[in-house]
Amino acid sequence: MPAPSARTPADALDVLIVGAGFGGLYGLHKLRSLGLKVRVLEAAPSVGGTWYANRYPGARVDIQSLEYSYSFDEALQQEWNWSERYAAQPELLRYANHVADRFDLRRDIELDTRVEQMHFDEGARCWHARSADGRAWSARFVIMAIGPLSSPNTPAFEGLSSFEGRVLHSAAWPHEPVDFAGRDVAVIGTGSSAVQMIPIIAEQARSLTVFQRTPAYAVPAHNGPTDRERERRIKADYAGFRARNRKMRSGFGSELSPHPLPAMQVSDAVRDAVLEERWAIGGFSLLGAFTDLFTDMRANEFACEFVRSKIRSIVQDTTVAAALCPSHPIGCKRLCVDTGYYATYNRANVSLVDVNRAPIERITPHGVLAGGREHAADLLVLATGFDAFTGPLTRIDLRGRGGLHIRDKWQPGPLNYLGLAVAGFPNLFNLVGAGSTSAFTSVIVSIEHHIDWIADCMQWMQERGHTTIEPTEEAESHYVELMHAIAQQTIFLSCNSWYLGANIPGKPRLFMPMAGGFPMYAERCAAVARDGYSGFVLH
Ligand code: N01
Repeated sequence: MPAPSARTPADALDVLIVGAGFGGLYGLHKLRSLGLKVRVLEAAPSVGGTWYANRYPGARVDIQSLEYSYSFDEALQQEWNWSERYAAQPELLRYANHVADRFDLRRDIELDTRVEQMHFDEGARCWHARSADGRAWSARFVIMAIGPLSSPNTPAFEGLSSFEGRVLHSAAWPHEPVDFAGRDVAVIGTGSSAVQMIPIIAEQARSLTVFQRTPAYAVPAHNGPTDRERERRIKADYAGFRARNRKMRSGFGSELSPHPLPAMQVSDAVRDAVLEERWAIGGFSLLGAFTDLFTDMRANEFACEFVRSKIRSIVQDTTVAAALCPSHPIGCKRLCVDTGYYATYNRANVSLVDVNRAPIERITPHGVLAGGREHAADLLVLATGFDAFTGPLTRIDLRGRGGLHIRDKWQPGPLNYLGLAVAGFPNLFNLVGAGSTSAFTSVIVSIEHHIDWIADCMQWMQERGHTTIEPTEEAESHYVELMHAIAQQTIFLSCNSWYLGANIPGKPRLFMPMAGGFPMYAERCAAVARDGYSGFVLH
């Protein structure tokens, strides 16, 4: 462990981790195994992070569970048996709890502890944290493991507080069951959360009105019980399977290869056959069908039109089908993986309001006024997403060198180096945030990568007697320029996505994740380490 400075408080932790989701749990396990004094602070009363907070009906993972799971411990990955191809939220939460128990993590986790303040002390070269209830900690290193999607976005709808029914947000769902029977429900939003909950709510509610601003591309999950033969095959060489996945741009999906030719170079018949095959497989496999879907708008348009034709074949009312057909490039916003989403619009109790034609004017005591018509509701669900990447950090009083607030530092956008560190914020690492490829990978692949990189870095510093590490502003701006140059070669800048901050009024429009693919990103991080942490200043 890096040497403490003479002024570091004697009771300072080696590492303070904020968040006990999948990132915080693995961080604690890994760094504690190196002999470090580590503490995890978690705002919620439970471990599990995203899978504790996002418990709306139908919440489940959109990457197959055999791939959306930890790889760091062979016994863990062998003994855990997922019940379904795509695990639902309760099973994912059980898994997080199992990991916490299996690795004896709870003794170093403080639940119900929301960090409100985190200040860097330049003299002592350590961080001081304070929780909402006034408790304090000091630590030489901090890892922010609070996730890129943990700051719910509640749009400022006029009249929201006058609503006499119940208002729920997809990302802050109550823990007791919500009874939709006999209710008139309004759902605002049609992203992944809405696409998962809408079919289930529709089956129970008296009426369901969906308010759509941008139609979603949704591909069937074809969820079902785990294929035990596939599981046996994977588990026979789980390490090899994980290694092959890490060679994929997305960190998962190595069982399927893209067609050997780009979509632009094959006939219509071949293209349709390949896309049809991927539709039958389900999930993200559609976006891996051809190598040029993310880089060539014309190729992408073939896949868009393929999904639009599916929508038109499923949805009986042609006006509704037309309204559900997206016009932006597929994959530009995160693809939704669904179970019965489009077919839900064939139900007599479901209606769709296109807010581009009928803008939401205000929420009334008894519903939603849009386009001059009041749509009755006694339960209003905001499936309106997150202030992604920056929101989780900027809502904390997080100050680095010279009292610089992260909000001011990131006023032009989330400057960072390798997605892991920020100039002016020494010894602070950010997990799966802006600048990382996490949004395009199975996030656990990114989490394990980041934590292993951070752990190696801390050991390297210890061997050389360094106390602090911080990126230079030059390295940071080169990295951000590289991110933008890569994004410009893709379709990602051509729609309004949370990757761009476009869902939050007033947020700078800037592409925040690294779109270069996981192998390229991991190699870049490895090269920086091999070069003695080039781009960082060490003291
Ligand atoms: O949020 P979203 P989400 N008026 O931002 C609309 C992950 N996730 O919670 O598209 C009207 O995607 C907004 O419209 P627009 C996954 O990475 C994974 O659904 O901005 N509408 C959009 O339709 C996902 O991408 C799973 O024009 C407004 C919706 O609200 C990410 O989390 C499940 C509005 C928000 O969609 C976020 O998903 C769930 C306004 N003022 C989530 N403001 C899995 O499957 C926003 N909207 C694992």
